[in-house]
Amino acid sequence: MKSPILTFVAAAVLAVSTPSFAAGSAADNVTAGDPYVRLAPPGQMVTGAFLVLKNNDDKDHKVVKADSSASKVTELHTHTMEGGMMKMRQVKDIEIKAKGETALKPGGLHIMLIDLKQPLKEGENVAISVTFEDGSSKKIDAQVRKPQAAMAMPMDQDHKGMKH
Ligand SMILES: [Cu+2]
Repeated sequence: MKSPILTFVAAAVLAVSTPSFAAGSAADNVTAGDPYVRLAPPGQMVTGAFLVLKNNDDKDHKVVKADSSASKVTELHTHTMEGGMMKMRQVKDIEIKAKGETALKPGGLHIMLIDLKQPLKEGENVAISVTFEDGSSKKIDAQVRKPQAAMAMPMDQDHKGMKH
């Protein structure tokens, strides 16, 4: 009587562990690594969210929209140099090339959280959802980190077990 159960378990494990190479949605093919939100200084109700988007698909994908329950307005932004000044501007989408990755990081691309509904606390998770060009979307839990911690953490996490 136990073999059907074992077969079922084995099949379930196989189904979970077998990578799907079928053409799925953009959300199925793009992973979000090391998401975090920068802790804003007291009184500042605007901050940025950062992460690394990795595209495992053999075609390009784009993030066309971001939303967060923590802010009234959420926009896709980048930084550009204008007349020697670093300025932020809104972008209509963020591209992730086929088999490539796009890093959203301080000084570059980011998700802008504007008009925070309440001050963020260090260590709490902010729910962010990103929507792709095909309408699929992905929910991301981004932890709130202090800026100095945010600088140190990616080194610790991304380079774990790697020799550089
Ligand atoms: Cu911004």
